[in-house]
Amino acid sequence: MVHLSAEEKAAVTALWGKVNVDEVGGETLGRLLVVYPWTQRFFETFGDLSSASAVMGHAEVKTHGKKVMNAFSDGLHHLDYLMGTFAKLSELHCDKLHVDPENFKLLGNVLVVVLSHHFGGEFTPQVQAAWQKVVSGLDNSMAHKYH
Ligand code: HNI
Repeated sequence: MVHLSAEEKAAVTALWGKVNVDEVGGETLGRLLVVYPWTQRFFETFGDLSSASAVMGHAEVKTHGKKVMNAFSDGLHHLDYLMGTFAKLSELHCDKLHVDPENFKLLGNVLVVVLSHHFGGEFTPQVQAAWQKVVSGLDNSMAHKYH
């Protein structure tokens, strides 16, 4: 459960409204794979991930990043109900995909870096604080069904 003030919710929604979700998705997943290369083990079927430019230009990284970010974007509409929203995805990542939930934290923090990069001065400390709450809520709800 994340508790954002009305002001924080407004800041998160306003920023997200200016984001190209598909593009940010590819960039976030790409950077996750470059910065934390051990996360590549979940994507062995993707083929060549041997350099930063191969990863960032990879069609499947872009497609998959888009899918992940669209799911996240849906969650943003239900900030007060993240656990329920991500319950099925949490089960899938635990039971079928065997993704270590530590990776959800990494992905969330990479997303914050990407937003900071895109928005520069507009990404003030207050805006970042609101976003950190959102990604920690995402992380908690994605990890919730792990056993
Ligand atoms: Ni994730 C598949 C959403 C984090 C590895 N993931 C999905 C799908 C969605 C999704 C949606 C598609 C499900 C389907 O096909 O029914 N993933 C999310 C969200 C987060 C997340 C919202 C946010 C924290 N996933 C991660 C992380 C990793 C990850 C951090 C690994 C490092 N995800 C996967 C893998 C698949 C996947 C692997 C299956 C890919 C495939 O299609 O083979």
